[in-house]
Amino acid sequence: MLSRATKFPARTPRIRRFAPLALGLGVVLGAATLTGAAAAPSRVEVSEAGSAMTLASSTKSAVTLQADEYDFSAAPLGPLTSSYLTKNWSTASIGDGLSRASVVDDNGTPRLRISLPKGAVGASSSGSTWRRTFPGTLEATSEYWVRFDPNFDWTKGGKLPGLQGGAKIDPGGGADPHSFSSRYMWNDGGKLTLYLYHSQMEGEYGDSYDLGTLKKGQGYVLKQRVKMNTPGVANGELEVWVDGVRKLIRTDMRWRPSGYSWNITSLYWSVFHGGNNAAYAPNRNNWIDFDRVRVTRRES
Ligand SMILES: [Ca+2]
Repeated sequence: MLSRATKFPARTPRIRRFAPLALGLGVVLGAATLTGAAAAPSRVEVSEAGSAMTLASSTKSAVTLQADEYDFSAAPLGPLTSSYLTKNWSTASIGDGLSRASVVDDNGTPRLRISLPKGAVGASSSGSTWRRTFPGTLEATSEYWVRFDPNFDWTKGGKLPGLQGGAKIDPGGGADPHSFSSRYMWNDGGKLTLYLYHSQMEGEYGDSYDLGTLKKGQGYVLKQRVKMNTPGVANGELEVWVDGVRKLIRTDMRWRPSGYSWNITSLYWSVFHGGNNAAYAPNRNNWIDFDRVRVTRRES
């Protein structure tokens, strides 16, 4: 089981630097950022931007990274449509609240705006939920720009998207050997946490890791990297950055118990106020804007 120390890595002495392969990934992600939108990629999965590249890892074996980025420039202004999502996001599962997603013109920059209505709590009546699925991979990153309405009502909190793997999570169901999800939550006063469901968690709901405090009306880039473990071995990895500053690193994640071989399979697009009670209900209609949504994954 996780000790309290490993839940709060800032106080644990076991933090170490990137493994060489992880460092290689980071370098290549930088290159992909520069080339993804401008170059003619050899393999394009999405129409807005997408690229694949092959690099030599530290062991000289080829590692292919697939990088997909969504800046909403290919989406018509106005309500986000299921046809856009299906075409551009390879979305296998569109959940609640697509009608609360739209593309807005933010002084010439198209952005995705998710509406969170006054008094609404939970995915069925607040925000939007879908999954951007991809072929299972052992290592992936997700990244996006996010900005809360300048008059946002934080309430007790709500959810923000992150990576997911294995079977669909069962929120409130406790530790599950079949899956993980690594979403974020905003909390009272704008406190940001990683909200992590994994097979070693101790409680009924996901573990929380403090990532700092957000300000309304200000843009942030949230990025995470997940690397699967050898089944049964505590060698999986998890990193989180806010505006490029690393806030969390773990290299001891036992994502998959012995005998389980599932891997990372989606960006879980999960945005809503909640929780499930009135303490999470906003006192006004608010919104959250997103842009430059980026997913990378290793293909070998
Ligand atoms: Ca944009």
